[in-house]
Amino acid sequence: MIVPTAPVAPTTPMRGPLAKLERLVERLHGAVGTITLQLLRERGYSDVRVFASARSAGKQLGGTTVEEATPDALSAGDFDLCLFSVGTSASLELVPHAVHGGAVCVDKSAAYRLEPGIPLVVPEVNGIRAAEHQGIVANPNCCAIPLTCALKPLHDAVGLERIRVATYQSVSGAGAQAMERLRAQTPEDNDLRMDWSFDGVEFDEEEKLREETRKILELPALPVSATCVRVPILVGHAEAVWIETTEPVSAEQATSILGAAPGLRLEQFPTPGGAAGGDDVLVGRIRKDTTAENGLALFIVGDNLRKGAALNAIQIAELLLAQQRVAA
Ligand code: 2RA
Repeated sequence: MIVPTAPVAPTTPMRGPLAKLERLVERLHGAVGTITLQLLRERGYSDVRVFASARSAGKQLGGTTVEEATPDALSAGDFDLCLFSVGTSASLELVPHAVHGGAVCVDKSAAYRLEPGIPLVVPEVNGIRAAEHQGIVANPNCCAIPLTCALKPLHDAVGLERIRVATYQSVSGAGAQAMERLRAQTPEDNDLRMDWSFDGVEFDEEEKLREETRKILELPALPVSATCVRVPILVGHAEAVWIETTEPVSAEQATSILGAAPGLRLEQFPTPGGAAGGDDVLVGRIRKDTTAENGLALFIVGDNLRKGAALNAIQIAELLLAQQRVAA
């Protein structure tokens, strides 16, 4: 339930389902924070306050003066809803202050995603869970979001037995500085990277993809095997997915199921270039995997900064407000 804690008249009229909210706060961090601000503007939210570290405080960002994110500022009770995009350790430090001040926080870091009792939400997949929050709703990993958008309708129709996934993740997933490095390098410098922390067996990105997919789909024992790599592309995460289903499903049936699912758009050959800048998760290359009983293969691509992060978080916020409206 979102209840304005310090009603202030919006400075200019807002439109859309967040119009009742008096305050939004976004603490910026690199590429995702910038996209969040852009999407909020596009969707008509004009009364937005932007917070960052002391280093960035006072700077102008899109006509807004950046404020310093201090515990006092966040806990003062001025905010209905906070969107955090600050990384795990800063989220662990700052989010509780905003919750204490009465805000509902949508957190894009990994800090709370697997915490029992904290909803991990993709609105098209398990939006109903958002209402169970105790002040925090977690936004999933940028590959788990598009993957679960594609898996959920298949699970509902024919059941899931096993998932294998290989990702091709763009450098924007590593932040704005990584994008600058790619822009500055020559094609000869381009290479795959694996720039996540490694435990000797797998990268934490692969663990996140497995565990978050299980939590979102509420299938805690689902076998999920992931291999993640980063490719020299600016925006757009692609995933090759091999699925084993409980019931047999033809490529034509799977295409029809996926084509009717929310948030997905069928494309014969989805690419990061085709997904970048858009809201849909693109799904294509849908075909039988003849190496497995009831095997299905497909290829999905999403804009990791939008649906993979900023857009999903805003959709969660809009869902929270819609749920409040239904209850009112
Ligand atoms: C990545 N999952 O692409 C991250 C985005 N934060 O590495």
